[in-house]
Amino acid sequence: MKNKFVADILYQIADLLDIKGEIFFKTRAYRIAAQTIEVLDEDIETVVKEGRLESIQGVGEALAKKIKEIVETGNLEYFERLKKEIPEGLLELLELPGLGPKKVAALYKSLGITTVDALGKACIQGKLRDLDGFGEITERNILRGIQLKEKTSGRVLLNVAYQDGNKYHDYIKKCREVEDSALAGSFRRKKETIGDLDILASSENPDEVMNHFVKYPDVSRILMKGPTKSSVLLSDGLQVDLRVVKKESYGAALQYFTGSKEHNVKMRSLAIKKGYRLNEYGLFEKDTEKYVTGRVEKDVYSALGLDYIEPELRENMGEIEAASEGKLPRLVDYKDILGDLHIHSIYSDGSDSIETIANHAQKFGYKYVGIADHSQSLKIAGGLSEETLIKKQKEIQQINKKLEGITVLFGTECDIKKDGTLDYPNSVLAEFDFVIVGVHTAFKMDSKQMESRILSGIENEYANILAHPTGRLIGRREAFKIDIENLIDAAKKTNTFLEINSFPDRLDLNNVHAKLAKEKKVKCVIGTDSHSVANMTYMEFGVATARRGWQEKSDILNTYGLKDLKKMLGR
Ligand code: DGT
Ligand code: CA
Ligand code: CA
Repeated sequence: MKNKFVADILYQIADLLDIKGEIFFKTRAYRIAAQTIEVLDEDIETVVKEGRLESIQGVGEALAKKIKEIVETGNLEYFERLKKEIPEGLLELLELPGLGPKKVAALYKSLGITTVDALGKACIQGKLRDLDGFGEITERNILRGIQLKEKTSGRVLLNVAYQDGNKYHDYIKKCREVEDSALAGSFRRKKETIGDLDILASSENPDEVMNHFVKYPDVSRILMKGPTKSSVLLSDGLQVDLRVVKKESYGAALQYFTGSKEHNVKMRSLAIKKGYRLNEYGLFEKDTEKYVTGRVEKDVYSALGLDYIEPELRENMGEIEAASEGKLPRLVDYKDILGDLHIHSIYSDGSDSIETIANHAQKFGYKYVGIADHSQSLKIAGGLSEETLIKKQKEIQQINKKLEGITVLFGTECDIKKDGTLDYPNSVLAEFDFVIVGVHTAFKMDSKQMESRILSGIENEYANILAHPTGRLIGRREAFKIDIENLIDAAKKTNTFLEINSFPDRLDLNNVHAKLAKEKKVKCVIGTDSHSVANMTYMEFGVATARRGWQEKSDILNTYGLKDLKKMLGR
């Protein structure tokens, strides 16, 4: 029976016509015929042979001819032509949850999106929410669908966890029976991907808190509801656990449920060495079981002779040893950030004008903002020719005359070409206030070649910053297999700042590499890689990653004032 085969082609034709924006009744005719043939209780081949196609409901002369062609040749020329007219990737987009032909067509027509990859990127950049018929929720659900499809094994990126987590936590705080509460787990440690959310609350009336918890509007399934622990699934599939404890245990529970597991294992064995027992209820004397402390998290650390350890450091990377010797770093804080140097404007593939970006940067209290558009050969990303650069430079000068309290810096994100040379000649590079360099093409080259490509890129005397140094895209593209120590040494030698790219699917350098850079006394810079002003809040994720990499204020270029910054950039 070829019925299913024929129906599938008709459905696909309907989808393609919808994407093309054909009139409604035309696409509907294909769907009705497809539905009828799909459930027809006789073989479509017999119907064709006996010339009875037009007796099928919804099948007219034209459609009958097409069905005949499919049945007799196994193909349809009209279908093949249609497929050639419409980018292939669009049909794959249709498989994502929440995306029908109309939405796919809108994505294609207004944003030029033809692949799942490009769609994911646009979601993260917040470009969908303003389209007709879309919104932040659609955007989030599509992104979530893509992430699941890409088998990130159910983990979500930090920005998705932030939206879900903060909203849910605000809701929990509204319950009158809740005293203290916090998001614990990997969320509190600001890990780059989050497996599930862990909310902790203290209350004298846990039943009420649990009732409130499971009534959250975005809950799609209650997995478990108990007196001290409940778990639910949100509509986007993320799991949320809630634990309710008594006041005197809140600090110990916060310590325990913040993790990491590895950090906790070390904490417990340290407690035992000191004659205590540590668990989620508190710190107890080992012999007498007497409660020592547990109401406040800080007190748990100090009772064990440790300085307070910030959650971002709790990965068992030497933080407990450092805390016992008073040698913990004073971590950089979001408030220390004075500007963002990695922003794309409409001059390349960003969606906002330089002036809009500058106004937005003022709202963050920044002292400077760097516009770093792509360089000339990156045609797909609207790379700037030398002529356009002159126009852009003049525009920035004009804006700077108007604005007070903030300076717009004229920069570029210049491609490091395959041969390791930069995508503008030195005479052009000399004109910029700062130069970011980075790899954007030919990712699949051999790792040794990639390493020398990057090293020769940063050797250029005008290169200030290496963007997203390892090129990874979380869940989508592996980091280059380059020797990161070599890279950091080269950065030191060439006086290059290594970027901690704040985009949620990059976070590159990661915490381990950032820590290594610090140990080797190489400074970093935190940049958002914004493609719309909505992305500028991602600075927080970059700061979190820097903190996870033990970085202090003085380690980060964009915590310095404009004068020092210019000096450090050699301008
Ligand atoms: P995730 O959810 O995979 O992103 O990572 P976490 O760290 O949030 O892990 P999760 O949700 O399984 O547990 C939350 C915290 O609870 C974890 O960071 C430490 C603590 N915890 C959970 N299970 C254990 C355990 O078996 N031993 C110890 N020491 N701590 C645990
Ligand atoms: Ca968790
Ligand atoms: Ca959990």
